[in-house]
Amino acid sequence: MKITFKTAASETRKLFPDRLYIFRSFGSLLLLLLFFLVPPRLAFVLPKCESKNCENMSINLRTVYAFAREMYPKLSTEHIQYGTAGFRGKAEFLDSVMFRMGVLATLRSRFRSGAAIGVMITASHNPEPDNGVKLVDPKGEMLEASWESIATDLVNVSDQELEQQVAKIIKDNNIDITSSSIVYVGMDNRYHSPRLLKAVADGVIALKGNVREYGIVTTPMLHYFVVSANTKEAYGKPTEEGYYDKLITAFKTLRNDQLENGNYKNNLIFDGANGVGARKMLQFIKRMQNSLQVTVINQGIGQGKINEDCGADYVKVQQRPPKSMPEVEPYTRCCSVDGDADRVVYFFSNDKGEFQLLDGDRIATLVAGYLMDLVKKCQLDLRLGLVQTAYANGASTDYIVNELKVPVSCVPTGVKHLHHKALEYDIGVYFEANGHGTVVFSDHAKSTVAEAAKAGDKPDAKIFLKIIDLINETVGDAISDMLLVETILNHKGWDVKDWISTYTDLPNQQLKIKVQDRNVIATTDAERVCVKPEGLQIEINKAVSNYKRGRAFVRPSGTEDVVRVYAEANTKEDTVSLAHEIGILVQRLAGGVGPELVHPNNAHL
Ligand code: NG1
Ligand code: ZN
Repeated sequence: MKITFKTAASETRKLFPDRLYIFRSFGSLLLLLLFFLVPPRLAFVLPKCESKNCENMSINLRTVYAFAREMYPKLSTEHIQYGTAGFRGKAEFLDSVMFRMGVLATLRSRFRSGAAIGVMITASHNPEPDNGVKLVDPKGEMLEASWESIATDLVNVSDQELEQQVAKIIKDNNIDITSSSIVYVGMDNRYHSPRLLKAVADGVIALKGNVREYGIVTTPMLHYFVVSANTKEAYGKPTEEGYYDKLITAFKTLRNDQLENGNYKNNLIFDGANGVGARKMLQFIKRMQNSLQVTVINQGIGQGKINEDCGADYVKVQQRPPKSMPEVEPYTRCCSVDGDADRVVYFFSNDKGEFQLLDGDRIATLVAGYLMDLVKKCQLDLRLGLVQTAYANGASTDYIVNELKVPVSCVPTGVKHLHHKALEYDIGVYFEANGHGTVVFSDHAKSTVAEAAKAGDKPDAKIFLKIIDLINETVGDAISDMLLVETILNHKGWDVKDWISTYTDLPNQQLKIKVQDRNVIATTDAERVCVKPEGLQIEINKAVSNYKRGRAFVRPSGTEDVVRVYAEANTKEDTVSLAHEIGILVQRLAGGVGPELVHPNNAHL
């Protein structure tokens, strides 16, 4: 079997010309030598390989241990868990996790008959010192749930137990260790990402796997590469250029020569969160030839730190514009993406200078309404459904049910839950309120639309077909979603005023509460009801009942060491009070640490 180890993309090199990288490559070579010299302890030798894709070889699992001990020793004994979006934490403790995820991705690829598996190194919306890793399955979905616990066990064993644990995974899953494999790796632009990417690549090499490094890419780009490769390029070319080409071709066709229409103006402010999204947006701009005029702020050049006072999470949670906003006319369309560009939210200031947010719920309703119209205009018999989480604003759910008349379901937080549910429809629109989401189309939906477009008598079917091309179905994609929103607004002739007037959001607030152990909180009913600690839900119900249109829930975060509180009510004042009451309840009943929460109205006392 060939061992290919491509160096990181030149972009990465330019940015991170670090000697450590070269030193580590040299270290890998030494370990590869060791690979062939150490006496086998747990060696898997298959004398005859049945598969066409493999050659006779032996894999010596001692190498995995040798690499781990010499280059990626486990520095922390704290138990970590594969959460909502993989493993996250302080970057300095993640080297061993990354190495082991390289090992696991190779095993997963072999388990899935050599299909490409993705490994994305990012901590998304988290602050700069954090990093993280998540695996992408062959169809672009998040890692299958049953392998999440395999991943958790693998990263938590000691270095000494590692060899045995890998052998166990191979045995339990009946993996043909000699078969071919390919792992695609990408990273965001945090300064520690190249070091961690090297660790993933070494994990792959330790099992004689193949690795393809994409350098700095957005999370959705990596998902796109994986799906493109596994569909033998039916989805697109698995290259950066292939990705730009697919989206830009669809976008330009949909825009045609009509760059402005009605109230829609052809310019947009794009907050890149000082992350990879900014840099990829600049690439889009170069290739779009002004079909959309974009000004990119928080480009990640100079002092700006990733997600610091900017980006989709900041804008959504703080409900204020990001730093570095230029002076703009009221009602100028602005959007913010997060650190790895898989979320997007829109915002603007009205003529009173008030901040107005158009979040994931707004995008979901805009998209669902538009697609529903296309289905009707083309007279297609396709079922469209919308998937939300408990964080969806109550007013958006009312609008979906009463105005759009689209079936809506609520699932637990995390795109994998939404994605899974959306697959039940011919056209499944899913968005988290934070702007993370996309649309998935069944094969039946795609062929129905394609046939209608071929028939020639329905111009809207041609538009529909291009809309499908514009959407990155593999996962939420901030840039693809943004191009979709721009297309819809343009087609409708809408500005942000038209868009926001579809319904009125209920005031809402999120709080983060520090507790001793966030896992003392357990929830049910798509996280809307808290079942542990006992008594907390009863108290929440009591508090909520005092507020008109009040709703609140609590859940442990999967990406940060906090309990999240969500509250909404009829007025801003009520929302703030309700969130505060619930926050106090969590502190009292779920082991809060630190000083008691102060009501914002008393903060000056
Ligand atoms: P946690 O930390 O589990 O709440 C956050 C987001 C999720 C999802 C993941 C992955 C909120 C309230 N939660 O999860 O929706 O996007 O990060 O990035 O926004
Ligand atoms: Zn993200």
